[in-house]
Amino acid sequence: MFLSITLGLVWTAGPSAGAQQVQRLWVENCASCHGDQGQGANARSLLRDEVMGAEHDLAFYKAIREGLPDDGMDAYDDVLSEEETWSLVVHIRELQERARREREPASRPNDDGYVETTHHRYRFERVVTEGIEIPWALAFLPDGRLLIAERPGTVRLHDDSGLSEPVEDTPEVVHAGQGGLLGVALHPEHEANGWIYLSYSHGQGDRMMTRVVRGRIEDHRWADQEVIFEAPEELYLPTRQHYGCRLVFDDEGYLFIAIGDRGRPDHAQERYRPNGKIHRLHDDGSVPSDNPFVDEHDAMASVWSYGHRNPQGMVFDHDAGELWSTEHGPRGGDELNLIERGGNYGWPRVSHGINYNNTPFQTPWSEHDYIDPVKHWTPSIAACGLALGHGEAFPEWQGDLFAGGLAGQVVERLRVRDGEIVERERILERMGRVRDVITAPDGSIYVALNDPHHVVRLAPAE
Ligand code: HEC
Ligand SMILES: [Ca+2]
Repeated sequence: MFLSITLGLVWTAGPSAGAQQVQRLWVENCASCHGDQGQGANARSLLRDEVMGAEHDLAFYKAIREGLPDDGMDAYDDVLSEEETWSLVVHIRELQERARREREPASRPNDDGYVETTHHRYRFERVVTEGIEIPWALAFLPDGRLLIAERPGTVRLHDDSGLSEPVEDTPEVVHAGQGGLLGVALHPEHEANGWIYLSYSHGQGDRMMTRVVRGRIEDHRWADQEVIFEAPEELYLPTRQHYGCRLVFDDEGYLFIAIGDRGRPDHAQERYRPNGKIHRLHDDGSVPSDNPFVDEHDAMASVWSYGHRNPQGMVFDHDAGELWSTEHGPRGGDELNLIERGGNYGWPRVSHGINYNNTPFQTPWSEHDYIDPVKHWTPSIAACGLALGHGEAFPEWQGDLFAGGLAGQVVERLRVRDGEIVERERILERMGRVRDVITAPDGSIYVALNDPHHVVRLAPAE
C-alpha cells in the first residue's frame, strides 16, 4: 500500500509536507526508544559510527520491517507500508548526516589556505572573487583563458589580467526559477574551428525548454550562432525547474546533452519527450543513425538514455571510454550513473529518495529492470558539476570522479573500480554551494561557488 493511501491525509506538494509526515511517523513510532534526533533513549544511538552510511540501508529496512526480537524491537511490517518504512530509513540518514556535520571537522582550508586529503595536500586559491554573478558552468579555452558561463545569461573570460566584460550578443535566456545559461562545452577541435556550445532555458511564450546552440567568440562578440538542439514547440513546458543541463563530448566527437524532467516526473519515461533524457548528437546537431531509438515510432531520435530526474553533472572518461552523470534525487537518492546506450535509469518508478509530494515509489530493492546508480547520496547533496581527475597536478587522483553538491556544499572525490566505489572522501566542504567542478589542463581543479559568487582553484601544494 502506498503512503498516501495509508495515511489518508491531504498532501500538498512541497518539501514541508513530506518532511512533516516522516517526522510524524518517527515521533509516533520510534522516538520513544531511539530519541527524537536518533541519539538513543531506550535503544542505543542510531548515530553510532558503525551504523552510519548507505551500506546499512537494507539492514535498517529489514530491522524495521521484521523487528529485532532479541534486542526488544517489534516488527513494523503490519503497521507501516513499505514506502513508509523506506521513508524512515531516509529520515534516519538525515539525522545521521546532521550529527556527522556537528561532530566531524569539515574539509576546509586551514589558516594558511591548505587542505589535507588522503592522497594530496592542496592549496585553496580564490581565482575570481568579484564581478561575477551565479557562475554555473566553466571551461578552459586552449589559450588558457577560463570561460565562465553565468546563469543569468552572460559569458565572461578570465585570465591573468582579470575578468572580462560579458561577451556581447550571447543568446537570450529565460532566467527564472532554475533556468538560465546552464552548460558549456568546447568542440573537440575547438582550436581549429572555434566552436563553443551553450545550453540554456529557452522560452516560447510562457513555456520553456532546454536548447543548445553553438557559436564562436570573435572580437568579444558571440558570432555564427547555429541551433544544435531544440525541442518542438508543443513539448515546451510552463514549469521552471529541472532543465539539466550539461554538455559533454566523447572521444568520437559525439555531443551528449543532459536534460532534467522539468518537474514532470512521468515525462522521464516518455521517449518522445526531450525532458528527463540524455541525448546524443553529431557536433552539427544531426542525429547519429546508430542512436538506440531511431527506429522507434514516435521516439525522439536523439534520446540516448532516459528515466533521469535532473542530471546536472556529466563527464566523459577518455581513458575508460565511459560517460558518467550525477543527478538530483527527490528527498535523498541523488545518483551517480554510468550512462549506457538506451538505458532506463528508473525515474520516477524507482529511487533511493522519497518524494516530497508523496508520489509512490517502489523501495530501492523491488524487482525492477532499471539501471541502478553506482552510488546514491541520501540525504541529497543536490549533485551539480562532475569532473574527472587527469593531468599532472594531482597524480594520485587520475581517473577519480569529483562530484559537486549545491545543498551539500561539497566536492566529493569518488574512486570507482569494477562498478564499485572503493574510495570516497569530501575534499572540500562548507565553502559555498558548488555549481560546477572542472579539471584544468594542468590537472588542478576549478570550482564555481556561491556566497559570495566566486571561482576557486584547488592547486597542488609545493
Ligand atoms: C521499544 C523500543 C523500540 C522502538 C519503539 C523502536 N525500536 Fe528500533 N531498535 C530498538 C532496539 C533495542 C534496537 C537494537 C539496537 C540497540 O540495542 O539499540 C533497535 C534497532 C533498530 C535499528 C537497527 C540499527 C541498530 O542500531 O542496530 C533500526 C534501523 C531501528 N531500530 C529503527 C527503528 C524505527 C524506524 C522505529 C520506529 C518505526 C523503531 N526502531 C522503533 C528498539 C526500538
Ligand atoms: Ca535512477
